[in-house]
Amino acid sequence: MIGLLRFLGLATTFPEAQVAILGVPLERTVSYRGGPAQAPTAIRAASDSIELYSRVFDRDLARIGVCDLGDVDSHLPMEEMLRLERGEVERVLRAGKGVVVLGGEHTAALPAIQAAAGLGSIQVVALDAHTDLREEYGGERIAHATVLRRASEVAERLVIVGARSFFGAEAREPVFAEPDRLAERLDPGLPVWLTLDLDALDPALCPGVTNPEPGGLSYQDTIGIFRTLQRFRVVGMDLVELAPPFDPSGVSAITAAKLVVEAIAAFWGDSD
Ligand SMILES: [Mn+2]
Repeated sequence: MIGLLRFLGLATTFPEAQVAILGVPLERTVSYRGGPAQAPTAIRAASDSIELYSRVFDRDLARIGVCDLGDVDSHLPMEEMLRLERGEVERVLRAGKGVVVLGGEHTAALPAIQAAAGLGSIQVVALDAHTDLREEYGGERIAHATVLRRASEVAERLVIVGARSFFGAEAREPVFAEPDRLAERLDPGLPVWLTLDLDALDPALCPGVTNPEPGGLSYQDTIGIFRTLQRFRVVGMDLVELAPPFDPSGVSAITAAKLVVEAIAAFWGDSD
């Protein structure tokens, strides 16, 4: 592994780590504009500018121990990529470690959520501008626009924050919450999986996404959601839909990398 690009440049080994990063450069069912296959590499490169200490959560990622497992091979058929991802996420969770999946399109969240749900009941918190609740998309049941429907079928509970683009009567479904009402919608006894579609954030601050939607969460809103989720047991998260070709300043990739750092500090760091 010497000389390979790693998240935060960390060479922590799997046994030493409390948290493992897995890249899933999946890009097969995108509908508008492409690029998420490049996201794991862009996020790792952007992480080079970010310090390991979180001032917000007063925790140091050097002490938490974060290892980078590399990427699932993007040349494989989609089904094979998803199968390998699920096995790898399950391996990390069974070892009692936190896991962060770097997508990829939002479809990459599903095998990870399935892996977590396969080990015990979970609830899913989704940050997403879109509902991703379609039954099918382009004739497919597994796609970026169906991922939260499929997640809802394996999770005890699904709460979506940041949605502002609705298909048909979806807005009446009882799954949407404002950031400040998230905690009351969750079961305090159930582990949480967080799926973070970067388009949940305002495209004014995070423009490099596949399907930008005006409005949305601020950076501070998102940190506030992490603070809320600190009161629950978060077992894993994914961060998806970064599109580096539409991120000319690179600030979206840096935002993605910084959010991963803050999330790790919030969910998996022990207080010093
Ligand atoms: Mn999405």
